[in-house]
Amino acid sequence: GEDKDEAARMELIHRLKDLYLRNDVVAVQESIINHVEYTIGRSRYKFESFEAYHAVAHSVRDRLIESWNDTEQHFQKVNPKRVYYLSMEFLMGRSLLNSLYNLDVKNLYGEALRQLGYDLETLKEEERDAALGNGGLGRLAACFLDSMATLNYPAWGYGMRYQYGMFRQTLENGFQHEQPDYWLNFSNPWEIERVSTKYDIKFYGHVEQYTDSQGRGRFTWVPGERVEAVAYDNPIPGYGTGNTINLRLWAGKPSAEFDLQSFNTGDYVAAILAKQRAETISSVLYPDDRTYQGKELRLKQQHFMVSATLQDIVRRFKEHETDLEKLPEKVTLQLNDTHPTIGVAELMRILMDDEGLGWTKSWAIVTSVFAFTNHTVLPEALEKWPVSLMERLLPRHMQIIYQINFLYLEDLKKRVGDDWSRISRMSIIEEGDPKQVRMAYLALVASHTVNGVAAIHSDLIKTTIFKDFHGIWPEKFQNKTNGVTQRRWLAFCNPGLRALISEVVGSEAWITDLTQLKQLEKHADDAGLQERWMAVKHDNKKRLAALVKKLTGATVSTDALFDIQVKRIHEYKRQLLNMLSVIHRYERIKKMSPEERQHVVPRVVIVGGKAAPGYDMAKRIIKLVSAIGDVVNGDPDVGDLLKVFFLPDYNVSLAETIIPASDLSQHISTAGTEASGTSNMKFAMNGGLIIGTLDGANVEIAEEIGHDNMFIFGVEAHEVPHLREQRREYRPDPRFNKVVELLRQGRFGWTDIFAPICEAIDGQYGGDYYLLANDFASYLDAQDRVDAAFKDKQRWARMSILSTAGSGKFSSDRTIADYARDIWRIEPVKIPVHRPGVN
Ligand code: B1H
Repeated sequence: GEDKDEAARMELIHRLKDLYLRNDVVAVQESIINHVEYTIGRSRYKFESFEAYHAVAHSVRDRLIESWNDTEQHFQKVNPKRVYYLSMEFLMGRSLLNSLYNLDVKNLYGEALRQLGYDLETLKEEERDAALGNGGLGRLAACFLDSMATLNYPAWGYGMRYQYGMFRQTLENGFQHEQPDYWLNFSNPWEIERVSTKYDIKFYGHVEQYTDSQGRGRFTWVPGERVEAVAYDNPIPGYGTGNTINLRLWAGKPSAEFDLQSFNTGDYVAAILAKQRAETISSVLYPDDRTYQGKELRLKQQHFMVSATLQDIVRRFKEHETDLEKLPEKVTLQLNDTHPTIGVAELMRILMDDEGLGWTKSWAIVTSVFAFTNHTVLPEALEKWPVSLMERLLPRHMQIIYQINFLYLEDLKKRVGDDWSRISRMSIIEEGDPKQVRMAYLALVASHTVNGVAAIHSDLIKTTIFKDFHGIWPEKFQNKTNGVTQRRWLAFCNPGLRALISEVVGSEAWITDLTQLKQLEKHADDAGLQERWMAVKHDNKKRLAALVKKLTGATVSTDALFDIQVKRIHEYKRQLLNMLSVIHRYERIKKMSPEERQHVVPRVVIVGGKAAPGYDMAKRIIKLVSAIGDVVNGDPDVGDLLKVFFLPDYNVSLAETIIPASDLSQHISTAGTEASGTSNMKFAMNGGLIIGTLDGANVEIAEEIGHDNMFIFGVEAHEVPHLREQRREYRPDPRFNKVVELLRQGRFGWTDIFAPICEAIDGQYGGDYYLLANDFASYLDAQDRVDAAFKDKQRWARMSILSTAGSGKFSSDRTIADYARDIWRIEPVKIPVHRPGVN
């Protein structure tokens, strides 16, 4: 009878709905109107842009759910080896346009809305950015998801559903202020809450030992606090494929398993309130990009994320298999920096304490599933957690880490003998006050592979921070040069250039095979193309000029050279070097005769980026940009020849307008400090020229597009250690001393604010760690080459076309295919059924 009932049930459902949502204008309009009325609860006859956006988003969400379900159903059937990308950050930005394009319904929705009296371009601005990341590391994770979906890999992202993302930056009197980013205020249509996918996460307490039924000694962790992790799924559609993968984010909820003890003590209300604290665990993203703070809540977040994730992965594995030793055949885990590294100990705990495996088997499994990506060589960013904190918060994990370290050091002794200084240098535990756990070393010991994010960076980690490890396990080390998705960062954000490129290369194939851009090369000297190419750029500059007007109130000339530096504010990125050269340029213009001024290339200098709230020097640098702008922009001697702006609240959505509009962008970190950089790739793709040092991915960009088509300057990474030692003796270029002196003497006011800046770059007294003085002259020289090139419109256009032509390597599709082949060893699984209209 049961089979018959089931057949009848299926038959009924099939009669109710046997088709995908239809791809015609009327169906889309019906869907939107229904969501206005039944989801948003407004009258279908009267709704504003904001409600229209939400209704459209819900309508698109319906389609995402269809393809998400199809994809998961197929993955369940095939049961392939899957990759899980573990990251504390996913900097997704907006979803509406990306989803419409990837589902191939952008024009359909545009037309449906037009007939209803709404403009998609206007509606899309209603969406809040999902800013669940600090910068490049988080945005890389987002680009990777897009590529994994597009290339049909069986992949999931796992992370945190922060209630407050990256803070909103405002400028008051030129100083940064941080405002909370409560992005979930009006509900988030891009997520699906999975109320029944939840796990118990433990903290604090103690470890007990017992003997199990087979007489083996076992450990169990008796927690002092439990929190529930609830899953929120964010569908990630691929482009030109039916596959839609998943980004699963965890939110903290009070544990359902009520701790009766506290409820019986009489204070019922206090007990409820105490439970509510569970939600704080996923409440806020730490905005301290590259400075490790050692905050207890941060370690709690890390454990919370990986514990829920690993429980979820083991559960899914066990739906198909019983033998956990086969886990590495079905699962590969990528650690996005050390932030999820406590997962190494958590998986050991799950395998031994929950699943009853012994140490040796568990360790064999753990060391076959983890791989680790390093994103920085800056020592202040290397995560270390006090042993005392870890013992208190995660007592069982601390035991396991001690045991991992003991066995690892035993093995090390066999290899290096009694080289005690090397052994103590390489220990996972750093002896000292306080005693600390070195998370990068734990990740290295437990991972089968470690990779850097650009060729120069992957070489550097072998000779600097991980030198000792490279000496012993050279085969663990790989390079995977970063990439960005050309869908969001070229095709969708720059429709003008998309059309022109496609016309010239004869197809849109480059949208899924970026190497096709190479074909532009042979047209770089075509005067007709050059003119149309620069016309597209000019259009994009107009859009940016409108944004500058909106954000700062200023009008800028779109004939000026747009010179842009947008990225987190950090001393190593040298926004200061940029500002010193701006001061130099300003002084030079001031001294010119009216005749001479005729020959100056007008520039609009734009700087944007957030400073970590506790990073004093970075905040002073923001003030400096504003202060220079205040003087320069109001100076009638200078007029349109130089304008300087700090654009507040740089984020993914702003970047989508800024990047297509740049003539020149700056990537000028001290050689050897920027692991890769990814905006450099985006600017180059969009035909923006680069002024930069031979650092990070700049090195490979120069190889691809040609050194002659970039403005390269400065000392090289191999010279830096020596120059750094010699900086007390270094005699800077007189122009350097001059501009610092002007700053010190109050040429731009605020002497008390800028004094510490001047001190920090004074090598005589041991400052200038990032070698601004050493690079200043060659930077000014490179800037002069920029001006000369810009004056020759054809030459500039040629360089711009060649920048795009040479950026084929920097697609995250290439990066992901390389990870899949060399590290994850996984194959694509394309779903066989597609909705009509999708290939
Ligand atoms: C990068 C970080 C980072 N490197 C700690 N390191 C963080 C470190 O919140 N934290 O604790 C957050 C971020 N981010 C960047 O990664 C590199 O500086 C870039 O050069 C690189 O392009 C990017 C992606 O690989």
